[in-house]
Amino acid sequence: MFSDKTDFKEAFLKRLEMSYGKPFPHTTKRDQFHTLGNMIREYISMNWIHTNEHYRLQNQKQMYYLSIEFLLGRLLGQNLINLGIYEIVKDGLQDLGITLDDLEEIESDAGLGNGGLGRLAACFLDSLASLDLPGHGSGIRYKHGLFEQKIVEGYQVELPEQWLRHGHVWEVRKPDLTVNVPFWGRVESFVDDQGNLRFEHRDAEYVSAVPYDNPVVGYKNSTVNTLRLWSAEPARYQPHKDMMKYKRDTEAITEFLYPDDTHDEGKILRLKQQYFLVCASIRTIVDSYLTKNDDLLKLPEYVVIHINDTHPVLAIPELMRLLLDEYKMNWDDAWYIVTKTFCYTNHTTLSEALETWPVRIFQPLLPRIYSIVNEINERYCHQLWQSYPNEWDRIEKMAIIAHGEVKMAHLAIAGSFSVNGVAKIHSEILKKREMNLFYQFSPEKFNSKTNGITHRRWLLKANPELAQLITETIGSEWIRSPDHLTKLHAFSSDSSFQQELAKVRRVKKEKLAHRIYQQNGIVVDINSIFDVQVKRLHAYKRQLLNVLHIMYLYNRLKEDPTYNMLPRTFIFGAKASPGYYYAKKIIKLIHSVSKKVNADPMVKEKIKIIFLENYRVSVAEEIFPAADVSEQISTASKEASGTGNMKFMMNGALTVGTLDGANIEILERAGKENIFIFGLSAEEVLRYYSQGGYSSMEYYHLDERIHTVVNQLVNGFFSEDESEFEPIFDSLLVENDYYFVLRDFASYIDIHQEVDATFQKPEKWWKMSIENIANSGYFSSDRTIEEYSNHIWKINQYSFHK
Ligand code: 26Q
Repeated sequence: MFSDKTDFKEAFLKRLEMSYGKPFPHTTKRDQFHTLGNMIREYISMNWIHTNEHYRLQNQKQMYYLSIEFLLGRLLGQNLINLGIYEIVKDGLQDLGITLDDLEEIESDAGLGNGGLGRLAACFLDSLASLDLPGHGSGIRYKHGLFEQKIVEGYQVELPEQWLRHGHVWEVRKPDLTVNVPFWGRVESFVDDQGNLRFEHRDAEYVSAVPYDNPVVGYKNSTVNTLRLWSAEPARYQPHKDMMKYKRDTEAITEFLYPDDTHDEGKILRLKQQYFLVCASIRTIVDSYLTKNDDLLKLPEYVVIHINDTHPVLAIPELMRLLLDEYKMNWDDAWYIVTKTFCYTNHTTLSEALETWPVRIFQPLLPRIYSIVNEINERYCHQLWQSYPNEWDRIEKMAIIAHGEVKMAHLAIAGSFSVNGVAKIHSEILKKREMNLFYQFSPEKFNSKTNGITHRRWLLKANPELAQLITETIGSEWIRSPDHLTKLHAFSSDSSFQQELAKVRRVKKEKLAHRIYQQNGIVVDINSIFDVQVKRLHAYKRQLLNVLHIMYLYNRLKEDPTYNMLPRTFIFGAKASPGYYYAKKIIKLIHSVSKKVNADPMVKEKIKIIFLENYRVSVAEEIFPAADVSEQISTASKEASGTGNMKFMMNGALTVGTLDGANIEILERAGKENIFIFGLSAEEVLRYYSQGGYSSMEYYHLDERIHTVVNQLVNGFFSEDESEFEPIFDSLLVENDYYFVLRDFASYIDIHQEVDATFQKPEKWWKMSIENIANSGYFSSDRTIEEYSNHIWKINQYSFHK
């Protein structure tokens, strides 16, 4: 479309002026961003058509990744890099006096997710396309992504996020492919001509699902896959006694992304969202298959559907419904197809986060789906009975419907041929504990796939300075094969490489410091240790442990102003689910402590505490490259994997972490001398849970340091209102500290002293940092996706169309 800078400039200028009907000097940055975005989308379209044509003609097996979250962030920069035209565009714009960075800033983050699970889906799409694999996403086009966070007097306030306000340049609306999704109504049975019992869903209220296709551009390989996002609209011929209400209820389905977890509102709407997504997805997947094939029994040879956590699990009964009711198949054939088509990933062991739906909500909303789930349950329990006669207790625990609840994880396991955890320890915990009965019954389904992150966004794009240094040192193969990063081992003690790395870090710290100054009005010391914890706010992630440690350091400095510690800047970024009261208290605590500490002239050379408002993907891209220390301090056994830990590692930050999730594999890869491990092991934690023996009160009484900081939560030291942090105090002492914050406190202080001592020896520090980068290639999502493709999906790369 344009082969060089001159071509590009000419095309861009012409298009800009024609689109906005004004001369170039009068156009705004937004005009320029939209013009560029539209040009690039069209540029992408040629390969998009090509890729789709290829998939159609080759009739190649396709993978569909169903997910309630896709946390994409911004796309302009990444698309330009993957297309291989970043430099042309950057230089061309520069000639016109436009800075590409400024245009990138105009783009809103597509924040269609809460955290790790949604970002993982986005990283997977990037790897699939970059590896030439036929894998696509299917999700929801929420009008408002995860809320925008404002901090007002230390409290989190949520505003509706508005990513679509100026339109989304990358998407293509496809109204011709609308699918109608039925809700409510009733099920009627009848006997057909052949004497078979059949079912029909009558009096349903239909909602239209309209697809918006988004291109997913592979890295310099001309592959463009598709992320299809569905939006709810009133159906065209749907009669209704109250049209206004019908319209409102319909549009509400894709209005908001509901924040994570047990502490939330909007449960019923969420079930609507889930069925809406899977009904639309399954319909198009099957239709697309039938344009190329006629035998549905062969579907599993050509299609594999991945269920990202339990949220899209209704895809299993939905495919059954289609096969039984619309294609008139018998149950056994339909079940054969289904159980060879679906695979499922679990992302949590927190039992309170395992999804269940009350039958009283489920059945009226989705009557036909409910009757199918019921039948699946009966047959499954019957099968269990064959294997475990008279073991009522076991069968009750494994049932899909029990005690008036539908258990989504059980349905997922029963209907899938593969069940995986997201890190080694997590998969082991699933097999040994949470899903042990299912593992005993069908061990062949269980496997482990350690998460990964796309190094193209989290290193190449987020940290071009480091990427360039690496390329100058070991060549550029690492971009295609991140394993090549191991070549950096040879340079871990090389002083000139160490110094160059230190320079890069400095540049990134300066940039972050600049943002901090703009946003928080606080000047931070570039020479201080940037100690960072950015992730969803959750009790198990223990932001509290971090804060209590800062309080301890503050007390220590107040007692002894000569206390020898290196200056530190503690940086937090976190959103709390709006209904999660306790998490919000922690945010307030961070602010109360920072207010006091940052204002105290006695410690101002030593400690600064920064809370970065509205943490999201684009902010994350600035944070990871600027971090010296990565806080991965969850209660062991609770963090399924973590992926932020990998982003820090790849950028050379050193991990302070528990032996939890993927930290364990980071330790294995980086070597135990290159990571700071502290705290209880998962086994110890689980033993305490099962056998008791922990008393937080003892630690409170026996350790003066703990005593002081815990008292400071309620004695007005950090807050005028003494009751403000009572819930935190109570969680620690009255509720016996479920997450072992006080138990791990001493060990956490010690490890941070080691961090301090190590930072005082730059040669050692930078060597450790380089060893981390050198070993981070394993955590590229390319490796993860290769494992999924080879062992679960059985999909193949293609190279035909290039
Ligand atoms: C709960 C109930 C009903 C509906 C939805 C939910 C819900 C929604 C989102 C529950 C959990 C989530 C998000 C979970 C998540 O982000 N998990 C993280 O997944 C990462 C990728 O595998 C892991 O690295 C993290 O360890 C895990 O916490």
